Amino acid sequence: GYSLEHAVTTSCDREPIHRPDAIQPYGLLLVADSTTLTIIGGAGDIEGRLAPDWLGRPLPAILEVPTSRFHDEKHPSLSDLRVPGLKGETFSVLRHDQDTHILIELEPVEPHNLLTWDIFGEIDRTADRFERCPDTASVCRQGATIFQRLTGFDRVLVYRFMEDGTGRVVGESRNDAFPSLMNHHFPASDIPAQARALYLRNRIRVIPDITYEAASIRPPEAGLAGLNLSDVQLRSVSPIHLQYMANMGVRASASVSLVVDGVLWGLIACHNATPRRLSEDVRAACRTLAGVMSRQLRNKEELVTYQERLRLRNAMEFVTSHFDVRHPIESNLRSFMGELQSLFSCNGFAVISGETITATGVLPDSENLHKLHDWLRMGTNGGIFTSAMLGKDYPPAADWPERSAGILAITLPFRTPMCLIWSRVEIIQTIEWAGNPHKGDEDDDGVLRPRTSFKTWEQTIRGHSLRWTNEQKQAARRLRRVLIADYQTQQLRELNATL
Ligand code: BLA
Repeated sequence: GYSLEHAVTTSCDREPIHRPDAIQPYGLLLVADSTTLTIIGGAGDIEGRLAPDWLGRPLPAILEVPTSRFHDEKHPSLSDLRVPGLKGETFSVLRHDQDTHILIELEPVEPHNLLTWDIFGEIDRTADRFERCPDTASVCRQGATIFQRLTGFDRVLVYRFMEDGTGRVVGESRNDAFPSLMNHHFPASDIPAQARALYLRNRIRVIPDITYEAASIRPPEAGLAGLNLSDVQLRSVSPIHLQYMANMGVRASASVSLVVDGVLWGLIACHNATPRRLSEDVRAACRTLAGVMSRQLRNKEELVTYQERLRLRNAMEFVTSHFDVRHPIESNLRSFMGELQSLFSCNGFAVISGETITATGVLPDSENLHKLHDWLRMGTNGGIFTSAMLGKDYPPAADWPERSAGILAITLPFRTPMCLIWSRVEIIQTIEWAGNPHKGDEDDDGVLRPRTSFKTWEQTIRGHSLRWTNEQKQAARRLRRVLIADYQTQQLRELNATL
């Protein structure tokens, strides 16, 4: 099982990646006191690239702007500034205000990095293209293509987080520099919890060259140890992740968050075999596109659930409107066995009432159905039970996955106990992992490291049925309410008749 996974998760989750005390050296960082505007610390080759005598000087003087710019509440950003360097470089400026500090990031503007295509026109056309996609799968395929064109990276993946934290590649666009990872699965620990939390806040991250040597924040006596770099683009990345990239053969990476309803839905992961940067205007376009794509993902997901809800409601109403309260509930149900079975896509359907079973399709034999009913009666509160891995919830079922590996059941507390069971057979699933997720890359020293091989490793998953959706569970609850109401009406009639 996943005992190793657990160990990896706990040790990886603890690395405080938001305060590495260092930056990536392609840019420079200045830290000033927010009241005095005096520079108290920094990182990178500030002496060689910006100003030999920077420490202790006023920030406005170094950036060559009037002091008033720092007190202008309406225009706190300094992104319009261009600061000349000592080596012919021109720096763009990012400002972050944090507690008693102002953090200034200086990033060299690449002279020939102007976009060769019209970003706004492209975003417009992209929105149209997404709109025409029938489902999330095609939005993801489109997204990969568009992001690859925008960033020019060798391989662009759309990486989706599953409910259990594992991830899957659901879209890809690439050249020949890298092999395909389409449909591959990755364990949750590859992107630990604190990293996922950070990526909700900081929506795009770039590592222009993973072989960089981290530039520490200095001087040590400035008291800046532990400075929060969550919003800093130049933040030095976890060495574990740098090793991971190296193992994958990646030299430069960029990743953009896909956030749907406040939840990290996935990432656009861009890989390059050689060093590569993304200019601020391309990063801005990436953020905009990721927003457009996220909204489309939500729309398509909503459309699917809406259509399913509508279909279920209609099918249910058809059945229940034909129930005749003058007839016993069982006989009403028996007249609609086919309709009831097809309500929820399943392989078999049974109505159990006391000792009587009425059934259609593939199901456990009647002895096992009765035992299952007894077990359900003991356990289900609320009257609805679902399982997509019955053998785990009810061990006897592990012997007949070809008959039933998942059920949705409605139990009814009538004088003669009744139960409706929809059953699904086992779906044997093959999952392609990028490398064996069970195999520890744990060295003799007990330290956990990213795995070294991403070669496809197949895992066969057994004992599962298709999942039951929330819409199906809701529909089952509605049906149960109707049946109970009908039962109560009948009880009243009987009572009236005897009086
Ligand atoms: C971060 N791991 C990441 C990130 C990705 C992955 C995308 C975010 C990097 C970023 O946004 O800059 C993993 N990259 C992938 C995966 C694919 C990909 C799955 O392209 C699939 C195609 N990593 C490990 C182990 C640990 C670990 C065992 O494999 C911990 C022991 C840690 N991964 C780890 C950490 C980060 C990370 C700490 C955060 C890096 C940072 O932002 O500082």
